[in-house]
Amino acid sequence: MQQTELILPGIKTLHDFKKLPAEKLNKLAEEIREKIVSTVAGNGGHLASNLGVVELTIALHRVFDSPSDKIVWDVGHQCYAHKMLTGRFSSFSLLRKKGGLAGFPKRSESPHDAFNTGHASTSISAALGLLAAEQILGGKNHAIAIIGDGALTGGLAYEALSHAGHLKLPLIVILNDNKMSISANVGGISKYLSRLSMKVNYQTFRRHFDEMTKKIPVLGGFLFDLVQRLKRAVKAVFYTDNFFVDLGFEYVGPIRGHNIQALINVLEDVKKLDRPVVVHVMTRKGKGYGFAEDDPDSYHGIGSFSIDGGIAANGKAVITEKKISFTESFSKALIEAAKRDSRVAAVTAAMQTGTGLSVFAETFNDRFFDVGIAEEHAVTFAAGLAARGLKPVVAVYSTFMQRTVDQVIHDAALQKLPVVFALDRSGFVAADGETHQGLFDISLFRSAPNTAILCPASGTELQLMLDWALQQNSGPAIIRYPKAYCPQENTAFSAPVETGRGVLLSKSGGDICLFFTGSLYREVQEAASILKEQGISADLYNLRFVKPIDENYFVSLINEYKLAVFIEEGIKEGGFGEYASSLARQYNCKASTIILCAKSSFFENDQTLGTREELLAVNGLDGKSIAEQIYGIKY
Ligand SMILES: Cc1ncc(C[n+]2csc(CCOP(=O)(O)OP(=O)(O)O)c2C)c(N)n1
Repeated sequence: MQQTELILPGIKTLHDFKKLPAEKLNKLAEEIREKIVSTVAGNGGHLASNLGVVELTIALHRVFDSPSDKIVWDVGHQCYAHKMLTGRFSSFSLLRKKGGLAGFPKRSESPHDAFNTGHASTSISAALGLLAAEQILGGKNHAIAIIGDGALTGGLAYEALSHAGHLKLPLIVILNDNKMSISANVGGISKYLSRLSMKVNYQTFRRHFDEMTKKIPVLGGFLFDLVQRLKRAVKAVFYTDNFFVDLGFEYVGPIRGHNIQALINVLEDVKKLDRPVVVHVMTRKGKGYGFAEDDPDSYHGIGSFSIDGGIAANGKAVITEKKISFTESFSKALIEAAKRDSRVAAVTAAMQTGTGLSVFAETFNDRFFDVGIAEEHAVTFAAGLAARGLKPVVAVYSTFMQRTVDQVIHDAALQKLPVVFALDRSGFVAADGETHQGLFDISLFRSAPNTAILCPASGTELQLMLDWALQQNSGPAIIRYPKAYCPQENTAFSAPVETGRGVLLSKSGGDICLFFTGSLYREVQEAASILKEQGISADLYNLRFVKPIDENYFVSLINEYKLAVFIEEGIKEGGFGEYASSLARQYNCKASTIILCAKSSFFENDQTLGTREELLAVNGLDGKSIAEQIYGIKY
């Protein structure tokens, strides 16, 4: 049998797609799905969310004219079909690879990516800004925000909805409702959307009814007008509880999200509106790939997997190697702490699985809180728990913690409330690109008074630090660790935690000491052995604390060396190295100092993709680069 020709490789530009006959669109959707599955199976990436919006993406690009019309994808983890249709199919195989395509929209990658995204709940604000500018500049182009029901749990989305209702500009907000955040969506808004989606047949009925009444001879026009008037009255009944209408939006939906023609019809209609509108679209996360449909949580963001066997086929390798990640170490340590002390509670902002809280949630359900994608709320809520005597632990990725600076300072630190922050994915984050790097937390939070920052080098050390943090009563404590496997234990990691002090791992009598943040233990170890081969002995000092620092102790330690190298997995500005160098100057230490750290600027496109090892190397923080940088120094 002759194989039918593939459509997707022929789409070199958006124009090629626009010319495609309508009857080919369903086949195109199938091909896009296959390409998404095969690429993510090889490269890792966001699977379930992308599979859910294939038809919606096709409909959007049929109706609107990107890049003149601005399409803004919230979070941006569902932009794969969009990338393929806008001229990036041929480079799609390099998705998330060094030198390849980003997994999120990037303005520098294509004019069709109207706004960079990666963190949730920003799309409505950004699209509204784009539209307001368009109006001021006298243009007539559209702006469309596509936001998931999960991202709609974030407060920024409501600030934007409120403002859009006030401005009355014809902003189009597509609510992509699949009832899932990464895990099942939570909260009152989620329940509210479920109630709205019960009315899934109502819109279809309305459309048919309008058309039928118009067709009735003689009476039709009169009847249609009457019905329109009635409908306005009826609408009040149907929509009194519609939050979006009350805010000043038209509301269309809920619409089934996998019927391309139906989506096109609705989008053509809303395109003509002169006021803001919410189009509520129901989609299925993971659509078209059985494993992902059945378990969208596990197939949200994943590493490589077998197309036929799914992720289960990969899991075994990890178990036989007996590696344990920092996330798993945290998970175990927290459960032990919660067993000992009934005041220990855990808080997550929609990242239960990623931050390792699933077992905690099952075991201590009454002390577990998933607040939705609402990091600011998570912090202040936890501060409330602490103010009443509980011991809350907020587990959050470093990059998403960036939005909580004020809550940490104003609600936790200022009141000396003992909230513990378990900052996962601190430092370099593989493959997700520049929006997901955890390189700012030291700088952002070092300036907050009463706040401790600790960096474990191993699983044991993480557990000791968590126990230490839970005993504190004078302010927040941040424990930051990378997305990586823990190194082999070293007896020094089990030394009791002494506030403000680290641990010397080796004492050679040499002139150099490498003072490092825990996550770089492997790298400094390798650097030390390379230097040793060249006849240079360097001691290793595991800082443990970035803050507070026992300054007298630290200065006396620096004074034992001729060269102090401060090595941290974070940026220079406001970082530990800057502080330690100025301390050394202040105390007239004889030792020369240098700082090795992440490049301060957002690094170039292709340099944020790739593995953790590649990112370390690009930033001069792999063992070999560290040794090379020290080798040439005169002190
Ligand atoms: C501020 C922030 N917190 C957490 C995340 C991690 N995250 C990525 S996608 C996602 C769920 C988004 O759910 P939804 O908006 O419904 O989109 P879906 O994946 O269901 O398509 C979360 C929590 C993020 N990107 N940004």
